[in-house]
Amino acid sequence: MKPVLNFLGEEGPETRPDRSFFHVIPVPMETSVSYGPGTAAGPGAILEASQQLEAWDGESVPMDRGIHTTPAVGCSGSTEEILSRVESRVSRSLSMGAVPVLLGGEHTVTLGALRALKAREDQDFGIVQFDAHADLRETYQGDRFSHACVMRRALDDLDLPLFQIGVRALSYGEHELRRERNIPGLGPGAVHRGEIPDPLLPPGFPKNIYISFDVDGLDPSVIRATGTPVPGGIGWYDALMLLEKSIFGRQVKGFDVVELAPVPGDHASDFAAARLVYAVMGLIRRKSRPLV
Ligand SMILES: [Mn+2]
Repeated sequence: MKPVLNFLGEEGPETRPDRSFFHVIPVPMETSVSYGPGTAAGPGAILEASQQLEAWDGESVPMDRGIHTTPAVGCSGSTEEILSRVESRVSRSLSMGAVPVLLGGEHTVTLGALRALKAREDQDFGIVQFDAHADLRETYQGDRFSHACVMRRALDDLDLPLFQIGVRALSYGEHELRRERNIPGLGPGAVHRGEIPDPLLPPGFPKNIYISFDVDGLDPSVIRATGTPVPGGIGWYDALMLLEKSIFGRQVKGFDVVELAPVPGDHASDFAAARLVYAVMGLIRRKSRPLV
């Protein structure tokens, strides 16, 4: 196995875990792929592409309070075994006061982070999900822990509020579930037409959030290297605007960028994913409520 690169390379002012604001946790999990394969290589490709990022993001230096990159989480064994490893890693980062940043891997990895937060946090938190898919199926291909079920597990097993952005491919059952349970969200058509509610998140949505960013929520013109690309996604600047509206005045307890499935020759997708990770870090540093 290749040694894990630090996110952004060695030029950061601080990479020690106990002094770093962000902990980047690579999770090369790929067990429930339903269409195109390759998500196991996602975290490595993001770390590699991050070496090309500028520390200055145009507005700030998001790395100014440190980014520590942990070794990759072992992804052999059963889904439950992998998820419990993710949970304990995330829990360790939270106990050090850091913001965990998961690099997927398939979308199922999110569940490990959500379990860690749920176990540790005494305050409510909600999930802001960027995704082409609702991921609300009870089971998919016989698997309750498929990437197509991750947000159903968050709803039913962890009882977490959810806001969905960019969803444009879902089953009739998922459509019905969203209606029955009143799951709020913003479709990509509304974003395209500029119909952005203000505030974006509904009144009463928790002040603490976890952001789960499936890269297929973006349009394939931004990131094409993903297992299940769907046309008509969110553009780059709209994604940044929606992230900012989600983060402003809230506290981000953690986030993930998942489902990058690198394709040889398409380094534009890898770089866009790395840049997305760093953009979210910048928005957290500039726009979120300070940690108390
Ligand atoms: Mn997803």
